[in-house]
Amino acid sequence: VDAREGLTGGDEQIAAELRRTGKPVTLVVNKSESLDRDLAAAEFHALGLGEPVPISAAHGRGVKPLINEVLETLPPAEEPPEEERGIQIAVVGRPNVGKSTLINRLLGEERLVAYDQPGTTRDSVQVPFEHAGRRYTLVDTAGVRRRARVSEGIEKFSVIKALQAMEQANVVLLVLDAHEGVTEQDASLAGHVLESGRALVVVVNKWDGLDPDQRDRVKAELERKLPFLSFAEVKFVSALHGTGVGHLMDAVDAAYRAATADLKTPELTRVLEEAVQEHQPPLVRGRRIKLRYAHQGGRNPPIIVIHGNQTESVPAAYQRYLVNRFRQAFGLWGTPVRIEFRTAENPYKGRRNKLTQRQRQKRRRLMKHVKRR
Ligand SMILES: Nc1nc2c(ncn2[C@@H]2O[C@H](COP(=O)(O)OP(=O)(O)OP(=O)(O)O)[C@@H](O)[C@H]2O)c(=O)[nH]1
Ligand SMILES: [Mg+2]
Repeated sequence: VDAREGLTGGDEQIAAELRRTGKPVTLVVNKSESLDRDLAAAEFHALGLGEPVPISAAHGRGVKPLINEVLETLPPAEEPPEEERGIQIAVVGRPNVGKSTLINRLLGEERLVAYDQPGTTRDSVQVPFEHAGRRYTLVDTAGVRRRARVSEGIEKFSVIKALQAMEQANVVLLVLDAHEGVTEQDASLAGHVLESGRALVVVVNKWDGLDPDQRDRVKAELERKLPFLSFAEVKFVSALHGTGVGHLMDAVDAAYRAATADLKTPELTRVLEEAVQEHQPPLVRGRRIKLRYAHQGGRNPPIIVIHGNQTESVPAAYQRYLVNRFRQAFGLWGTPVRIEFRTAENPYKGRRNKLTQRQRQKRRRLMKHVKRR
C-alpha cells in the first residue's frame, strides 16, 4: 500500500480478497521515507493483514528486513527426487552457438529465449523433459566466453554457474558452431568437460548452409583440435531446422549407459590380465611393475581400480593403453574412463583419500577459474 495516499477503498477490497485465499500475506507500506514510520503504518492495521512493514522501495529502506520476513514464511526448498529429475543433461558451449535453440527444438516448443546476440542466456535454467517414456532434465547454460572478455561481475558468475551445471550433470552436450569451426575456446571448454568426468556428446550445430568442402573442413578440425574427445559420439545437427536432432537422445542414452555401467571384478581382472599379457608394463629399477587385479571404484565416470606393485610408476602411455583396452572390452564409449592404482605394499595408501582427492581436484579446478579473472 501507499503510505502517502493512506488507506483507500481499493486497498480494503484487495485485502478482503487476500484474506479469503488463506495464504500468508505480508502487508508492505511503501513510500514511507518522509513519514514517521509508526504513524505511516498505523492506519493500515485496519486491513487485518497483520503488522504493516514500512519500507521505501525508491530509497532501499527496510527492504532487507522485509525480504527476511517473507522468506521465513516459506517452506524449505525441496529438490525433486532423483527419479523425478531423471538424467541431468547440461548443454554447454560458447555464446551464440545455439544451445537454447537446441533445447527448444528438443522440447518442440519455444520455451527458452534464443536470440542472435552472445550472452542471451544469463543463468542456468532447468527444464524437465520426457522422451520415449524416460525422464530427463535439460540444463540450459550461459555461453562460456573467452577469459579476456569476461569482466563484468554477472558474466563471471554465469560462467561459473555453467561450469557447475556441467559438474552436476550426468551427460554434457558440448555444442559447437559449424559456421565458426572449432575455436580455441571450444577446445578449452572441452578440456573442462573432460576434467569433470561427465559423459559427453559433441553436437556440431548450424550444419545447415554449408557446402561439402566446408563440412569436410569442420570434420578435419574436430580430429585435429579435439583428439582427446575421440571417445565421444559427434552429432551434426541444425537446431534451427531440426535436422539430426531426432537422434541426439539416442547418443545421450548410450553415453549415460556406458558412464553408469556395472563392471564386474572377474571380467575387469580378465581384461587386465589379457592386456598385460599382450603388452607388459615396463621395468622400474630392474623390477617389473605388477598389475594383479581390478575392480570398479565408481561410476559416471567409471573408475577402474587396479591393484599391483610399484603402480605409482606406471607411465602415462601405458595407462592410456589400459583405458583403451577397457573401453573396447566393455564398450565404454561416450564417457571418460579413469584408472586408479593401489599398491599392495601399502594397502592404506590412497584408499581413504579416494573421494576427498577428487573433491580437492574439483575445488582446485573451480578455484583456478575464479582466480583467472
Ligand atoms: N543457421 C543456423 N542458425 C542457428 C542454428 N541454431 C541456432 N541458430 C541461431 O543462432 C543464434 C543464437 O542462438 P541461441 O540459441 O540463442 O544461442 P545460445 O548458445 O543459447 O547463446 P547464449 O545464450 O548467448 O550463450 C540465433 O539467432 C539462432 O537462430 C542452426 O542450427 N542454424
Ligand atoms: Mg542461450
